[in-house]
Amino acid sequence: MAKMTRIEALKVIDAEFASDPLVITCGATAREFASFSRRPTHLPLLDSMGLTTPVGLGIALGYTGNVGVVDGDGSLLMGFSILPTLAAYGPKNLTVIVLDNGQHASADLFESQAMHVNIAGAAKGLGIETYECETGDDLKSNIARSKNSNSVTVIFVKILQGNTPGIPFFLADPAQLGANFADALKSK
Ligand SMILES: Cc1ncc(C[n+]2csc(CCOP(=O)(O)OP(=O)(O)O)c2C)c(N)n1
Ligand SMILES: [Mg+2]
Repeated sequence: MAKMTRIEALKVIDAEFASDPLVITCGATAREFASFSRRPTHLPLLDSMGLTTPVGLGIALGYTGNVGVVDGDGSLLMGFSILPTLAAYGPKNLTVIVLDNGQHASADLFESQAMHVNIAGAAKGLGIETYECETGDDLKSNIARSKNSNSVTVIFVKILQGNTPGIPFFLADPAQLGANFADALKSK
């Protein structure tokens, strides 16, 4: 079966985390996600490359339900020191999904080091429960496994390169997004 585009993967994630807090990485990922789904439980981190998984970890440590993170390979590599921290804290309610296209698709398609090194292997080497997949069905079943798991999990999804054309800019106020997200969590 074939790899997904980024937006196809995001649609699977949206369905599986429809009522759970979801921290979403910057650039085209946040734009593509907002083009088809906007929920108060979404926290798109506009511009904060490298901080998606760290913010998700903080939220998971202070929240009792499931928490999802949608990160990119380039963003995870930028803040790679989060992996040992994830391994050390390991909140079981946290699922980190890394959409790995081996490039900074949002930034002129520059290749990332994920093209050359095995970042899923690094997560495994740290003892993190790590899944790797490509198809929508496997992503869905890995999310279900992750939600039932007794430790933090990271799901690496190999996706197709590039961005969906014709997606409008997402010009929301980051402070407002943060306030809406905090309100949504308080009322849950
Ligand atoms: C500190 C910082 N450097 C650069 C950028 C510009 N930028 C936004 S998204 C992006 C690429 C992200 O790559 P990846 O996480 O792999 O996501 P992809 O676009 O490939 O889905 C870059 C370089 C930024 N937002 N912040
Ligand atoms: Mg990428």
